[in-house]
Amino acid sequence: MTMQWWRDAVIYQVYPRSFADGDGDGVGDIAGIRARLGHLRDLGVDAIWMSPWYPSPMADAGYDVSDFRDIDPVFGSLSEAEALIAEAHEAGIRIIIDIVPNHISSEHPWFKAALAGGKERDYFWFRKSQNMPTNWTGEFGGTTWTQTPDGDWYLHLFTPEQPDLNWEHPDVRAEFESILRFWFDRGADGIRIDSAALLFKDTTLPEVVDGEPHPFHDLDAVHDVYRSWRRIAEEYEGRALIGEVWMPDVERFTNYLRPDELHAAFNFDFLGCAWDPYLMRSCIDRTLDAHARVGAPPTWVLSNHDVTRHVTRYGRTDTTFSFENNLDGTPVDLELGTRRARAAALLTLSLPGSAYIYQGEELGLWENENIDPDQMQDPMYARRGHTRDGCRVPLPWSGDEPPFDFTTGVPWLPQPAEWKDRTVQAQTGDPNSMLELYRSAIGLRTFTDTDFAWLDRGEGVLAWTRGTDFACVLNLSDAPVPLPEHRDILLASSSLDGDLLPRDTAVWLRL
Ligand code: TEU
Repeated sequence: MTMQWWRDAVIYQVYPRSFADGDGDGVGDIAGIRARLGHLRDLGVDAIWMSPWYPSPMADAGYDVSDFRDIDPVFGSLSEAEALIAEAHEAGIRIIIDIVPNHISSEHPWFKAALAGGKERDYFWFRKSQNMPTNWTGEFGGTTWTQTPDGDWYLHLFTPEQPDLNWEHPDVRAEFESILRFWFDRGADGIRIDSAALLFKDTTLPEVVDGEPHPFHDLDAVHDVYRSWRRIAEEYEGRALIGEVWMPDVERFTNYLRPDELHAAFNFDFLGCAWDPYLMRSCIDRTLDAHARVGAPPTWVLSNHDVTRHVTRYGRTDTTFSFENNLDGTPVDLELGTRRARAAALLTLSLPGSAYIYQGEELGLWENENIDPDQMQDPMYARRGHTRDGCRVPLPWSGDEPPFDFTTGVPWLPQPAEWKDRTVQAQTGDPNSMLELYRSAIGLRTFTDTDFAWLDRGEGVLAWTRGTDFACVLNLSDAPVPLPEHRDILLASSSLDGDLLPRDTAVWLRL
């Protein structure tokens, strides 16, 4: 792999709370990850992205950071993190860490000093005002302002425990540049930038008005920050900046990927895309065109820790399609969802660019939509009636019942008993399992540098070639279709019917 390893990498998202627990407290940790690194090596991934592991009061599962230069005791210690980085590197796996620049924890020393009236007050958005300074709605619903005992208001686009930083202030910029260096010096191969399109706010604090420039989303000033981060990354070798850029407008999205800004950004198009040949094809075309224009690698994401797992999304049998989960008993056909998720794996792993795997997707896990409201942890639930907990449930490793060797204690969120067939142990060596499909597909992914071209295989079929001798064919129509002639089948997501490709099935072919 070249030094620009991120251009075609398979990147696995580790959600530390739920990967593996080494100390029996029911919450995953670095010891657990180190003990299970073999799973990631066997899967064949190029890199792992660690969701936040820093000291945090966990008001938003660690996306409320109180110290960017240490590790929360629930996950371990800084020296364990360094040991993990070294062990991953020995196993040929790169490490991407998660940086959250839009806000910090209300328990961060800066915010405490700000509340006490120190100069740090200018690092945040405090306003004196009789009423709430604006009527903005936060990313989790509800207001973005909280009043302090002295009567001033402070801004938080997420929970009140996540005060927004004032990126106009040079100390804020300097602090994050130093944090980047801190982790690059410790061997981090990349940075995932949380909520990368937020950061700056219109200092006049106007209301949100349709058709007017948005007061806190995608302000131009943010690009200057990423240009300076890019210069820092380039002082080191092979370090990638990867943005979490939620942006419906493709032009604005690709601005983040200009040659002197971020190396890559998550493409979330598939998260909101129904299982439909026309929608999926236009999502692929749009992505490939946009990235080609700016020379950045496309990325493909089917799931992450914020959205309903795609086995469940693809298994919903009603007509609505959303990445938010339904707690109202919308019917889900898990067999259908699993079949489609298998086909989707062959799709994303054979398109140009890099593919992201959210932990558990390689096991075919579905959303746990049966978590008791008393057990829910996501702060979004109270504000919007939607919870992200169902996709954050601890992984099943082995055994016949929960906790499936995730922990020796009680998992922080409940695992479905039906996951006994989806443990790593149950799937290993079973040629029909999701896990072996992912292992085979990642192992066969040798065509990554080759050209992409659409292949016409008729209505409802998505097919493409990579170079001269590889093709992927995905049948999204409602009837079987003939396979191309003169080819070898490398991999199929479901069993084939002679020379026919059944519906909701994908194949990889050697031409
Ligand atoms: O998410 C950014 C974000 O914009 C979310 O509001 C997203 O739209 C929502 O979760 C979709 O359901 C990032 C993190 O990925 C998320 O886990 C954090 O809660 C959030 O930032 C705040 O740091």
